[in-house]
Amino acid sequence: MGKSDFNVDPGGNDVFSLKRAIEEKLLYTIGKIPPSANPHDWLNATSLAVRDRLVQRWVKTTRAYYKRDVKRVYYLSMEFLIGRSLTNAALSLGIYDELKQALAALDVDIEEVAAAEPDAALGNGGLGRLAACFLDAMATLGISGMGYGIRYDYGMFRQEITDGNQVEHPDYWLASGHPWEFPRPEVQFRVRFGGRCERHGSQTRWVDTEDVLAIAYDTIIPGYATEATITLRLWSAKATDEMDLSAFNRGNYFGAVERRTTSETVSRVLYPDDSTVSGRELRLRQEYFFVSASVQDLLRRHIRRYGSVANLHESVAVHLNDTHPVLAIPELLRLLIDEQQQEWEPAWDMVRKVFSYTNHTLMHEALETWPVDMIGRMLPRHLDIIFEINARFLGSVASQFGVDHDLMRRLSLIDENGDRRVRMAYLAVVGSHKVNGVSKLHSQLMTNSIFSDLARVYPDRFNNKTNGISPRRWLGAANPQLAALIDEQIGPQWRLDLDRLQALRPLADDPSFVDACRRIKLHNKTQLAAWMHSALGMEVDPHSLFDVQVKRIHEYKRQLLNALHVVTRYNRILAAPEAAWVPRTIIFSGKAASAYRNAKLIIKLINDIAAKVNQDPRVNGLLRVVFVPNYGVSVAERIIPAADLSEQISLAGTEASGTGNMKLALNGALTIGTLDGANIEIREQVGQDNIFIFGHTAEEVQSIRMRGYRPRDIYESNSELQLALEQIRDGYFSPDDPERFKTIFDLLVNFGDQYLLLADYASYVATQERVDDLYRNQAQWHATAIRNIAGMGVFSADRTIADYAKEIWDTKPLVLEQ
Ligand code: 26Q
Repeated sequence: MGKSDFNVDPGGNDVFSLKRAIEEKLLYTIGKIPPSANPHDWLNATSLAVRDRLVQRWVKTTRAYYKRDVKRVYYLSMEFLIGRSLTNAALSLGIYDELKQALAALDVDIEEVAAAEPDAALGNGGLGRLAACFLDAMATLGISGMGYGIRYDYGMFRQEITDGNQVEHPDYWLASGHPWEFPRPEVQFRVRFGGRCERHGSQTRWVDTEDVLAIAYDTIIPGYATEATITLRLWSAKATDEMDLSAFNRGNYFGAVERRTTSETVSRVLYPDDSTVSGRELRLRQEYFFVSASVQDLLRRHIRRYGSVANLHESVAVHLNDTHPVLAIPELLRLLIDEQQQEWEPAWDMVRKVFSYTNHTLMHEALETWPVDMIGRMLPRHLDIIFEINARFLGSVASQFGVDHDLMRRLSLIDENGDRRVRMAYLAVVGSHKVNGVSKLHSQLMTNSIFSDLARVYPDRFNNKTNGISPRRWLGAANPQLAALIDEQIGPQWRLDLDRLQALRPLADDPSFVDACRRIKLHNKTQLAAWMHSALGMEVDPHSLFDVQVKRIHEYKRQLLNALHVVTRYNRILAAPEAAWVPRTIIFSGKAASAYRNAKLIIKLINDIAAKVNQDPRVNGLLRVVFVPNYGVSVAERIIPAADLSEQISLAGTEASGTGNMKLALNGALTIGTLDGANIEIREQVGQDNIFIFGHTAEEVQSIRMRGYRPRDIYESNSELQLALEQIRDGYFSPDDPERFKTIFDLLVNFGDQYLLLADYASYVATQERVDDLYRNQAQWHATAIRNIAGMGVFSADRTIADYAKEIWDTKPLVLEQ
C-alpha cells in the first residue's frame, strides 16, 4: 500500500516516543499527571498509546481487504475468552522492550501495569478460549475474518473460596473503562422479538414486535509481526426510543424507565454454564440478539458493496461456534426471503453454502434443544421457517431412503418425545455445508453417535479439525524465559511456524540444554510459589513435583479421580513415612457452574482434603494440596509455565478435545492422561514413551457399559480404594460435618459411577508411581519434557485455522505489502 493512501502517524516506536505518548495520554485523555496517577491510570494511558499504533495497521488492513475483494469469514460465537490485551498487543507490535523502558523512565514497572488489567472473561472455558486463539491466528495469517459476539456487562463470575466453598462474585469488568474498544454508536440494528406473522399472498410480514437495538463495539485483534489485524465486533443492547412512548407507558415515567432497563438486560450477563444447558428464555434471547445483529450487519456490508445478495456465498463464509448461534440460519433465510424477495430454493441453497458448524460436545446434557412453544412465542417467523426446513429435509430423506417412519422420527429437527423441542444441532447440520469435530476421536465418535443418521444422509459433510492454541500467548508471552531459550537455539520464527519446534527434539540428548530447561522450569515454579505465598498465604516447595489439573470442574473431567489419588498417596505416606517419596504439590484450579451441586461439592472436598493434608506434620513436606481460586486466562498464564505434570484424565470418549492439554505440553509439562480427545494426537506427536497413558479406551468403556458396570465390585476388591472412599464417606476429611461427602461415596459406589472412576483407579495410581520414578531422574524427566515441547507444532491454532480456511471456508490468506 502506498504511503499516500493514508497518513495515520501515531508517533514512533522508540523509547522516547513511547514515553511521550504515554505522558500525553495520561495528561490529555485521563486528565492526570504522573505523581497522582494510580496503576489503572497508567494502564489506561499505556494501553491507549499502544492502541494508537494498532489503529494504523487496522485502517490499513481493512482497506486492503476491501480493495482486494477477498472472501470474508465471520466467526459467530457466544463466547470470546480474551484475557488481558496489553502485553499481547505490545508483543504483536514488536515494541515490548521499548515500552518497558519507556515506562521504566517514568518510574513505572511494566509488569505491574500489565497486571492491573482485568481479564476480558466473556467466556466459560475451552470453547470461548478457542474462539480467542482463532481470532489471533486469523489476524496473524492474514485471513479476512471478523468475530461477532456479545458485549456482556458482566463476564465469567469471579470465584472466591470461603471455608473451602466456591462463592461467586459478579465480574463487572468494565468498571475502570475498557481502552481497547471503539464504541460505534452509528452502527446499530433493530432486533425484533415476539409479535405475529401476517400473510399477504406469498409474502409474510412479521408485525407487532418488541424491539431492542444492538449497538456495535469494535476491538482490534492484532496479528503477530504483521501489519494485518482483524476486528472483534461485540453487540450491546440498548432500548429503542418507542419503548418510552408506547401507550402502555404514557403517564408512567418510572414504568417507562423500568421497561427500558428490562429490554437492555439481554446483553447483561454471560451464562456461567459449561457443558450443561440452562433452558432459560433469556439465554435464547441472547442467542437471537447477537445473531440477528451480526447477520444484518454482514448482509448490509455485502449489499453495500455488490448491490445485491446474488453472490453472497462467494464472498461470505459464516462459521457457527457450536449451536449457540444457529438461529443465524433461519435469520439469514428470513432476510433473503422476506426482505430481499428471494425464492425459497435459491435462498436455501445459498444459506447452506455460507454456513459451517463446529460441534464441541457429545454429552447429552450439553446439547441444545429449545421448546417449540418458546421459540414460537419469541420468534414466530423463525419457527415457521424451521418447520419449512424440516418438512423439505424430511421430504428429501424420504425420496433418498423411502418412507421409513422410525428414521424420519429420529432425523426430524423436532424432537416429538415429551414436550416438542427443536434440536439445534440438527438444524446446524442440515443448514451447513460442513460440520466438524475438534479432535480425531471426537469427530469419529460424532458421526457414530449423535449424528449417525445424519452422517448417512450427508456423508461428505462431516470432517475433523483438531483444535489448536496460540503459540504467541501460551509460550511467547506466558513463558518468556523458555521462549528466549528456544530463540537462542532455533531463532524466533517458531512463533509463526510452530513446526520448527521439531528442531529441539535432538537437544533432548544435550545435557546443557536439558539443564537450561530444568533451570527455567524451576524459576517458573519459584515465581508461582512466591505468588501463592503472597496471594494465598500458602507455602509450597518449588523443588517438589508440580502436579496440575486446571480446567472447569465437571464430573466427566474426573477431578475426583485425582482427589482419590491424593488420598491414597496420603495414606501411603502415613504408612511409610521414611520411604523415598517424591515430594509433590498437587494444584487444582477451576470454576463450577453456579447451579452444579456435585461440582461444588467436589471443590469443597478438595479443599477439605487440602486442609487435612497440609496441616499434618507427619506428611513432612512430602505432599501439599492447593486449590487456586478464580481460574481464568491470567491465572492459567501463571500456573501453566510452572507445571511439571499435566492431568488430562477425563473418561475416554467424553472430552471433545481439550486445549489446556496442549498449553501444558507446550510449556514442558508431561501428560498423565487417558486416550481421550486430543490426548491421543498428543501421544502420536510426542511418542508413546514420552507420555503417561492409563485407563480404559473409549471402545472398552462402551463394552464395560454393555456388559453391565458394577463399581461396587471394584470397591470391595481393592482395599486402598476402599479405605479412601470410606474416609471420604465417614467424615475423615470433614469431622465438622461427617455426612458432608456421603453423596460422593454414593455417586461412585451405589449410583453407578457414571464416569467409571473406579474402573480406572488402579491403573491411574500405578501410572502415578511411574511418574515418580521418572521424576527421580531429573535429566531424563527434562529430556522427556523437551520431546513434548518439540512435538507441539501441529497444535498451533495457525495450523487449525489454515485447515479451516482451505477445507471449510474456501478462502486464502492475504499477504499484505509491508
Ligand atoms: C448452552 C446453552 C445454554 C447455556 C450454556 C450453554 C453452553 C455454554 C458453553 C454449553 C457449552 C459450553 C461450552 C463448551 C465447551 O467449552 N466445550 C469445550 O470446547 C473445547 C474447544 O473445542 C474443547 O477443547 C473441550 O473438550 C470442550 O469441552
